[in-house]
Amino acid sequence: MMTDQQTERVAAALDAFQIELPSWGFANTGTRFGKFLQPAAATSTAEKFADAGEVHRCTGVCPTVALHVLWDLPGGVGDSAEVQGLAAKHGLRAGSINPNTFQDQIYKYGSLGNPDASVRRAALDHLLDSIEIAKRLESRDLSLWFADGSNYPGTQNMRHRRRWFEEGLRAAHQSLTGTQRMLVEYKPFEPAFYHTDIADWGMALMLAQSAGPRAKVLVDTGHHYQGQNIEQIVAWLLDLDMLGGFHFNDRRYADDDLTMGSIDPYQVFRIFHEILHFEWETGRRADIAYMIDQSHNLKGKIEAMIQTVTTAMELYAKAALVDHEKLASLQTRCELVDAESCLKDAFSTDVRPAIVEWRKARGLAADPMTAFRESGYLGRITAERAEKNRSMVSSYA
Ligand code: RM4
Ligand code: MN
Ligand code: MN
Repeated sequence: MMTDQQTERVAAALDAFQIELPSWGFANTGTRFGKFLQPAAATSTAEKFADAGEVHRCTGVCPTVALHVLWDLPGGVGDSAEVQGLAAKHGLRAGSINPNTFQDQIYKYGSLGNPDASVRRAALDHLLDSIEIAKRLESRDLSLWFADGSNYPGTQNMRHRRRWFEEGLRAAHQSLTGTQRMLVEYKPFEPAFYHTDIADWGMALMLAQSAGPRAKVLVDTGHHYQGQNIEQIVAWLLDLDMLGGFHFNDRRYADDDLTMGSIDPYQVFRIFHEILHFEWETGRRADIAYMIDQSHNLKGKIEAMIQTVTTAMELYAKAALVDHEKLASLQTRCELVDAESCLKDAFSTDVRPAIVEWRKARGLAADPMTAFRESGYLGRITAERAEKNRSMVSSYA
């Protein structure tokens, strides 16, 4: 049983916790071998917002939706007003804006890192359009992930490409206005398998630092080699004031995009712990965008999202229970067994009853999944969308 003081700590932590939903998490997605189509999957931006609104209604902590420019605003800047309206209709706001410099045919050999200056220019123009979209949607973060790289040794000049990235990101940074930020994401491989231009956090950090003061690093938990200590990267970026946000998902092998905390919940807890311990120690709130980036192609789209948000809340609440004062003193004295137990005690605490209390006090459903299942929403959208989804293409080649 938790003490009253612990219950209060959980409530205070959750009051300050929000996590962003990815629009693409509601649409049919798959692997590179094909898509398994779901009859209830969202088939339009309007349907993605409707589904996100349902997740927010059931959980109460997801007021923003990350948008992929090409998929959600295919008409570019001109679609902004309509998207703004869709968000408002469902009690939501546009979240991070994700440019797409990887799907167009011109990007076959890269975007900002392409040896062809006209392609680099096209990629930069798309980034500038995306910044304009973000401005109109009053969205703060431009979230950048590049597929750039090469597949075969010797085929590209990695130094030149690095410089082109530096130039492009600097130019994009100059167009940021107000409180806008630029988040630089890294990924070790895929779709390029020999080299990726922004392969790890060090490269992302250096590019962000050279781009300008409002560029920060984005950590996608799936974008690391096996066994890498992600919470150490988090600790370093926090200490350098360079941690901008997360893309949460889980994985077993590579960028599997499984639902958050499904394979290793302790890792997510350790990440949250580093952040909350930093906040306790410095008395400063870490300005971090928590975002979900999953491609759950087998689980029901909305249920998987509710499960993810619930998991995130539980792990964040557990991390809030760490006795920071005690831990700090154990660390100083190198009391290894007790220090580790101090973490584990928090991780082992069943925070679910406290979260139910928190939800009730805020007029939310005690159990988001049950609330969703009883709402009849899934039945309604299945009837509306099944036909459209049946006619989608699912093959790989
Ligand atoms: C990438 C990366 C990006 C996401 C794309 C679709 O692997 O995680 O954040 O936008 O996938
Ligand atoms: Mn990502
Ligand atoms: Mn990814």
